[in-house]
Amino acid sequence: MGHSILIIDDSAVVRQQILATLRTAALFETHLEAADGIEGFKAALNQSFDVIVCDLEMPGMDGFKFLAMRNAREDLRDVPVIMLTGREDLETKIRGLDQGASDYVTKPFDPAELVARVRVQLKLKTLQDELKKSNQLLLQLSNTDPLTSLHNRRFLMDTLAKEVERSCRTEIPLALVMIDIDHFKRVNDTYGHQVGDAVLVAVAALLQGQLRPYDTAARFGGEEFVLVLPSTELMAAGAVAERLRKLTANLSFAKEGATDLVLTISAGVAVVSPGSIVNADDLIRQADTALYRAKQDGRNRVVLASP
Ligand code: GH3
Ligand code: MG
Ligand code: MG
Ligand code: MG
Repeated sequence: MGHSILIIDDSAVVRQQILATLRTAALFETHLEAADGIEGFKAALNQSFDVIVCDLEMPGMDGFKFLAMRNAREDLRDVPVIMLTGREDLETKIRGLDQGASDYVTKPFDPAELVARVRVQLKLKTLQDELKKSNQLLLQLSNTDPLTSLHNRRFLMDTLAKEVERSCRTEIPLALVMIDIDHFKRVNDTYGHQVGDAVLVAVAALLQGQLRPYDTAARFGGEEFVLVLPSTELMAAGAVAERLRKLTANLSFAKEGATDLVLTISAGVAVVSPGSIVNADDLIRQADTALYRAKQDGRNRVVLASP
C-alpha cells in the first residue's frame, strides 16, 4: 500500500522541491500541501498521513503551534512529523524534538538526506501500525470466547464492574441474567461433542441477536451465559429472559443431525436497584441463586431474584 504524505510550508517553492525530491525516490503515493499550520492541521484531521514534513517558521500558525495542536489529538500523535528548520539553531531543534517532532531537516535541505530521513520515519510508522494492529487483535482475542465469539468471562467481569458502579452512582437500574442450558450433558452424550459445540454456538448467536447495542452477552463458563442489561428493571429483564427461553425451545438442530433435540434453558435474573449497595459478585450470586431455584423447580423457566 502506498504511503501518503503531508507537506506544510509557507513557501510554494520549498513544497515543490520537497515533493520533487520525495517523488524521485518513490516515497509516497498520495500527498497534500498546506501553506501554514492551521491548514496543515485541518488536512491532518481530514485524512490520515504516514508522515508529515512541517516547516518551523510560517506566518499564522507556525511549526511549534502545529506540534502542540497535534499533540492534543490522540489520533494524530502517532503520525511522525519531520520539522524543517531554517537555521542551524540547536536550541530550536531540541525544542522541536521535545515537543514531539520525530526528526528535523535543516533548510536548504540536501535531497539525499531528506529522502533518508523520510524513509526512516515511514519504516517506523509501518512497524508501529503493524504493532498496533496486532495489539488490537490480541486484546480482542483475550476478551473473546473462541467457540462462540461472544465476550468471555474476563471481559464480562470488567464490564460488569463498571456497569454496577455506574448504576449505583446514577441510580439507574442494571439487570443481570444468568442462563444455563438444561441437561446439556445429555446433548453431548446423545449427539456427541461436536453437536454440543454447535448448540453452544447457536444459543450464543440467539442471545447476541436479541440484545440492544449497549447490552453485553458473555459466555460465563461451559454452557452458562450471562447478559448484562443496563437501564433495565427486574420485570423487564425477566421478560427478556422469558423471550429468550421461548426462542431457545424453538431452535432446530436438524441440520446438525439432531432432529429430535429440543433444547431448553433456565435463567436467573437479578438487578441493582436504586439505593441498593451491591458489587458485581453480589449481583452474580443473586442471579445464580435464582438460577438454582429455576433448576430445582423443574428447569425450562425463568426465576427472578427476590428484591
Ligand atoms: P443442568 O440442567 O443441571 O444444568 O444439567 P447440565 O447437564 O446442563 O449441567 P452439567 O454441569 O452437569 O453439565 C454441563 C456440561 O457441559 C458438561 C460439559 O462437558 C459440557 N460442556 C462444557 N463446555 C463445553 C463445550 O465447550 N463444548 C461442549 N460440547 N460441551 C461442553
Ligand atoms: Mg517558512
Ligand atoms: Mg451449568
Ligand atoms: Mg446446564
